[in-house]
Amino acid sequence: GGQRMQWWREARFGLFIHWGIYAVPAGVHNGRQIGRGGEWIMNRGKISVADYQQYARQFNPTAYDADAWVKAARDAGMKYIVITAKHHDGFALFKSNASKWNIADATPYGKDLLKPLAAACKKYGLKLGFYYSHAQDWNNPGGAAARKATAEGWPNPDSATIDAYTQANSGHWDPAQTTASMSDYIDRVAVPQVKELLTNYGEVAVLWWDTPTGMTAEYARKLQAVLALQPGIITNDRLKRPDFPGDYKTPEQKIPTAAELDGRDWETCMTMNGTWGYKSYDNRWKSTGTLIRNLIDIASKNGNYLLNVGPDATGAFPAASIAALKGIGQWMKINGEA
Ligand code: JFZ
Repeated sequence: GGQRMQWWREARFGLFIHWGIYAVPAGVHNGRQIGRGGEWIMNRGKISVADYQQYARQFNPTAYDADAWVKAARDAGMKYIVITAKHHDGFALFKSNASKWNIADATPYGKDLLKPLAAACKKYGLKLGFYYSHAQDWNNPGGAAARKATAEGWPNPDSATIDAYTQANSGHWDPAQTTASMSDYIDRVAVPQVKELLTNYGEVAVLWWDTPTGMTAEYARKLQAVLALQPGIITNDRLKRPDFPGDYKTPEQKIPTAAELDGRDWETCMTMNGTWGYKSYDNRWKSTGTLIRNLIDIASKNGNYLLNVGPDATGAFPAASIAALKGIGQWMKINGEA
């Protein structure tokens, strides 16, 4: 689809947003800092389903201003947004009839977060895409859990026991995760939720699959079939490798060298600091100069740059991210690109 890919090939620059319940603990559970990405805290901290769901009671992002988010992206020269409609913790940022583990039913905020974003994207002329963790889901029973997960580096006195359990149970750490089969999860949660996402928000430009743990060709075919609801939709290569290549490759956190390119479309996703989901104590911010140089490098090789912001639990972008977007926007203006 040359026509279908045209806007994407010209876009060059997009905003990735990792937002969810993990913004509440913000990298700290029971007073301990948990390693790696903030969005993996439930897994890395081996937090039980019941304990993790308690965090939803504190997720009340009253400062969320979708209009301001999209305007900040537009002013930075970005042409599209991809937001975590559901990450591996299974929490839906949208009202869902397929699972109560969603923003409308499980939080005091009580209403859909994606509708205002869709409206703002329409207003400012940005394309909207959804990241959807189709395979891994640590809260909806039957969802997969990546086996690499261990409680290492987390000085929980129970970590050895939990790790043994995890090893014996395909990466899961709580029996509540395995009360359904993955096949049931695909039919009752993943497929219906992707249908909801592709029906209730107007034009959806991108479906960004992630981590195909446990995927079979049958599950992939079922999910792929739902895409017919949005004839113009573009997808990445993470539905199931290698037989579902999607429309573009997704090198992560790195920019390919010219020699590594093979003619396929590609998009590098990258965080501004060291985490995708918000962590209160991650200060490893890349300089605005580095972000601009990355964008130039990527654009010069015909790729797209999907740059991530991890909003906090109130709905605010970190101040450093706002400053970086402003700085990039200034450069864009001077160079006639925005
Ligand atoms: C995945 C997620 O696990 C992570 O939380 C984040 O959402 C990121 C954008 O995607 O992490 C990955 C996925 C793929 C690779 C590495 C990390 N990969 O292909 O090397």
